[in-house]
Amino acid sequence: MARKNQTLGEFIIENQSEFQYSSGELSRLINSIRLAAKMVNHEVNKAGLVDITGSAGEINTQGEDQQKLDVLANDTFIRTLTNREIVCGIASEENDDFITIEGHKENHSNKYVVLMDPLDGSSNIDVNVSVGTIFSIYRRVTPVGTPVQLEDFLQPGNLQVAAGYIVYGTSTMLVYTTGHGVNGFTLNPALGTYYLSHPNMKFSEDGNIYSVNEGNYNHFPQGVKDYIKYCQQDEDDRPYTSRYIGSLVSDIHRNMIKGGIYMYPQSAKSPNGKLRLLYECNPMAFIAEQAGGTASDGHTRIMI
Ligand code: AHM
Ligand code: MG
Repeated sequence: MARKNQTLGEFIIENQSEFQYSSGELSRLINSIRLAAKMVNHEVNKAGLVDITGSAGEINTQGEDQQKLDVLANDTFIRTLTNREIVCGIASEENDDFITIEGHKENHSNKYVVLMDPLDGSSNIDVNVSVGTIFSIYRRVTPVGTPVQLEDFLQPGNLQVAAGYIVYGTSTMLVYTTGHGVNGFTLNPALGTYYLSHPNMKFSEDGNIYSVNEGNYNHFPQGVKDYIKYCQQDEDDRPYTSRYIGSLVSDIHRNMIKGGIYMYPQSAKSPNGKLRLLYECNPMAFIAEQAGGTASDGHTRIMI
C-alpha cells in the first residue's frame, strides 16, 4: 500500500511482492537506477558552473551530436549497473551495440536487461531546461548464465517488466511502474532521499493540452493537421492550450499531471517520426497506459 512521503527504499521493499517474479533482483535494480539518477542529477545541476555543457565532439549511433552530459549520464548509468552486477546486459541510445555483463560471481545468474536513454532532451541542457532519463527493463529470453543476445533486447513493449523515467526539473523526480500503476518520487537534495510525492499517478480525464513541434506542421499527415486544427477551434472546451518543451520526459510528465496529449508525427525530416521504439516509445507507453492513458503510433497500440 503506497503511503505518501514514504521513501523510495521503503516503497520498494513493501511492494516487492507485487512483482510477479519477486526475487528481489528487480528491487535491487531499481535501487541502482535510483543511485545513478542521484549522481546524474548532481552533475546536471552543475551545468553552467563547470565545463560540462555543449558538444562532446562525437556523433552517436542515432546520427546526433553527443552532448558532454549525454556521455556523462551514459557512463554513470552503465558504471553503476555494471559494478553492482545487477543486470546481464545494457543497451543505450548512446552506444552502437549492447553491453554484455558477464559478472565476477561464479554463477552469474542475473535475469534482466536494461534499455535506456540516459539523457533525453539533452539539447535543452545549455539553456537550463528540464531533461530526463528513460529506462525500460525486460527479463532475458536466452538462457541465464550465457552471454546476452540481441533478441534479449528486441522484445515487444508488452513484455516490459518495469519502465520509468527521471525528470531533472525544478525538482528531480523518479517515476516508474512495474505494471501496478505509476508512482512518482521526489528527491530531497539535502538528504539525497526520494519520497513518494505522487502516489498512483493518473492522467487527468479532462486535460486541455496538446504538445507537438508545430514547426513541422506543413509536413504532417493530413489527419494530424486536421487534429491540430480541431484542438485550435473555438468550440465547447476548446481551443486547447499548446505546450511544447522539446524534452519528451518533461512534456509527458506535465501532460500526465495536467491532462493532455503528446505527439511526434512523421515529417519530411523524420519520415518515421523521431522517437525510438525501444528507448523512448515503449517505456513511455507502458507508463502512459499504467496511468490510464493510451499510447499509439497513429494506427495501432505501441505496446505490442
Ligand atoms: P534526444 O533523445 O536526442 O534528446 O531526442 C529526443 C527528443 C525528445 O525529448 C523530444 O520530445 C524531441 O526529441 C524533440 O524533438 P524536436 O526538437 O524535433 O521537436
Ligand atoms: Mg531521447
